[in-house]
Amino acid sequence: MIKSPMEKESKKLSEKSTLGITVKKSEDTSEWYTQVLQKAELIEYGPVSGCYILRPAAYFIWEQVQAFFDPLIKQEGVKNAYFPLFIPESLLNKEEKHIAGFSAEVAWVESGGHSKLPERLAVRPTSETIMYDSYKKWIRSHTDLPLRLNQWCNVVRWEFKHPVPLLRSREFLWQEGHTAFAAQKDAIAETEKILDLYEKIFRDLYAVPVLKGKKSEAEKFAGAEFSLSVEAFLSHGKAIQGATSHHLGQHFSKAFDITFANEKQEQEHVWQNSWGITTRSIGVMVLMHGDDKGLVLPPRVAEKQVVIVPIVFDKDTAQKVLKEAEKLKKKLEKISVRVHLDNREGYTPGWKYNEWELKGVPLRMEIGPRDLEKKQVVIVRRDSGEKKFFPLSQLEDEVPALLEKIHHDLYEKAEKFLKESIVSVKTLKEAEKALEDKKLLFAAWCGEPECEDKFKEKTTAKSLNSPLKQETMRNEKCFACGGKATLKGYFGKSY
Ligand code: 87F
Repeated sequence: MIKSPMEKESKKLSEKSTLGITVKKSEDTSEWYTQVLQKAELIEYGPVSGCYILRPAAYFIWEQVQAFFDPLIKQEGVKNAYFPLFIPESLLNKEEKHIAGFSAEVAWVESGGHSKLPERLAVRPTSETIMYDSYKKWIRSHTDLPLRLNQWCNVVRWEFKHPVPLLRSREFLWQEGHTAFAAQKDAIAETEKILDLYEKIFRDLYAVPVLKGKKSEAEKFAGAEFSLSVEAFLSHGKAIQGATSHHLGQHFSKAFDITFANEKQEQEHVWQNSWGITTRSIGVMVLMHGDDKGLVLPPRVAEKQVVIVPIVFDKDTAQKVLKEAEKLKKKLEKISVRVHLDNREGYTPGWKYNEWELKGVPLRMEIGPRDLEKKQVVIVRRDSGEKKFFPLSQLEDEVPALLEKIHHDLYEKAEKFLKESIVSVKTLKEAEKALEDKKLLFAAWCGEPECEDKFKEKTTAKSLNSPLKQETMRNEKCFACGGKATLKGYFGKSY
């Protein structure tokens, strides 16, 4: 059989690239994950281990997070600023507790050009120290408070564990908010407010349900009074921290001597918070929604929400179909739908379908000569594979509604999975069994770091967080050590 030039070309292309994902998500999640990131063109590997290139498709997602979160914090009175990348060693070491556990992860600059520096400079791993060095100068009186600054930047943490793009990289992007208050209760109220905003990013942008709560003593940030987090739970039985909001108490204000004159003109130390969300959140979304065909993007972060694939057989109809496809594209763009028209020649429709499925585009629209006659298009959902005809005249209503529906269906599916994964356990034995079954544990426990240490050693799982609202404990026993339980919390294997 003689093949048309079009068919030959597409065969060549599909042979050239091992285009599709070659492993099942459920069989080898980590291989699946790295293939998806590269084949969907989110991530490229760079020359330095643990440092990755965010390609436009990934950076677009980060821009959506910025566009969503930035106005929300500004509404709260937070302003953006930018502090230097380099932090003198003496400054970084000023609050000893916070750096102790992390010093092995700091990257240093030791020389400039050919001359050795008199003092080593840390490449920003987090900005508490350099920011609070200025806060000390800027805060004098209660009228200078609250001081609330945020910065969008990169940070470097020289991890020695096996690096994973987005999830555990040596350089990543984040926002870090740093606030100072006159009254502790106002600072504490803010930590919860910010946690709600992080939940909102995961729910309303990424369609990812999270567990909100307080970290254990062992898992909190060492420089904090307490740490709050949002945690997601992934299909292969691993939890992952999505963002954190810390109440720093007066730990840093005492170390950095940040004081203010209260209304009675007495000097007091400020109460502080810091909070952050990183590009790791993109990796969480990829792992949450992706399937064996590749990426599945929630519509609100998708750079291309709709891809139009014209089906053309011959030159005559091609013109007509393409013209209609162009019209359709413009019509949808007018109502702010992000549309891509794939009018590349030399690729079969089937080849294009595979590519856009791999890249996670939420909706595919097929339009051919017969559809033109019937004034309709075929729309296929990436998440469910559902295929339906829609009249051309209704697309301005149907497409936005479908995109919304996909967002909510993705969220619901993930929420159902989360709920079904939570198992209440009463004993260590039950806990071990549930972990084997890739479940997430909910249990009454004592909250003691020693108990958590032992549990961690035995099971390689750890505490994730505990709901902020706790029921009163009535003689309940710690599931892990049998001691007196003081709270209920979530436990699981975690990234
Ligand atoms: C690594 C090296 C040096 C985490 C580090 O979570 C210091 C640190 O302080 C370090 N890794 N941390 C904790 C960061 C705390 C806090 N900072 C602001 C956040 C959110 C944003």
